[in-house]
Amino acid sequence: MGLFSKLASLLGIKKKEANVLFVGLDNSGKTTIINKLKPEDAQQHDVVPTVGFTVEKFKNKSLSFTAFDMSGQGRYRNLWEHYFKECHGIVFVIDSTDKLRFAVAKEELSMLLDHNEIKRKRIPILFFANKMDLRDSVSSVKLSSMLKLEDIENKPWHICSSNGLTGEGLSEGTEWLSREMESAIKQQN
Ligand SMILES: Nc1nc2c(ncn2[C@@H]2O[C@H](COP(=O)(O)OP(=O)(O)OP(=O)(O)O)[C@@H](O)[C@H]2O)c(=O)[nH]1
Ligand SMILES: [Mg+2]
Repeated sequence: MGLFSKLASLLGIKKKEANVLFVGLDNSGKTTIINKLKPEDAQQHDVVPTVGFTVEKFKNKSLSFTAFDMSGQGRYRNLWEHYFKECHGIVFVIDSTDKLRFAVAKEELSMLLDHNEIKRKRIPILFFANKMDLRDSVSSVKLSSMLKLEDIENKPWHICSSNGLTGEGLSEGTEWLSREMESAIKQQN
């Protein structure tokens, strides 16, 4: 441990660690969003479809994030549940132009909410209505009613429109999630 970290932890200001699971259908923009959340010099120029999952670490003012970037392709979706147990927050990304697959996204969300590891936890869920820049995108209010988010019980949730390419909307979402996770982590300690 470096001198600063030692001092910081003595003073009780060590950054809290938070595991965040990024889920959603393939092509919704999870990897693009995570890439944009990283410091500029660590960002990749080309984002390719995720195989299985990848792990990324980055920090903001109050939290050290470990982001589990899950592939949304059908054959890998069964991997999501292995990370439910250890996550402090979930980011569910939806391509807000992919109207044909809103029903599939809703089904995946229901399975997630019904899972044993999630059901009993008061875990915050952030929804990104992504690709807001595209002409045929659906508003976050409309998407929220189509996915019936108001029916979510016992969990704080928030939805915002986002643009993974420019970063628009990302800080509103991640600030909300950080606040929720921080207060949940504090209550556990
Ligand atoms: N126009 C637009 N394109 C976006 C946006 N976010 C992501 N994309 C594009 O959408 C495509 C898919 O993005 P990814 O980040 O690979 O999607 P993913 O959810 O990680 O996909 P999987 O890894 O296959 O699950 C890429 O071509 C991105 O450039 C956005 O906000 N607007
Ligand atoms: Mg990906």
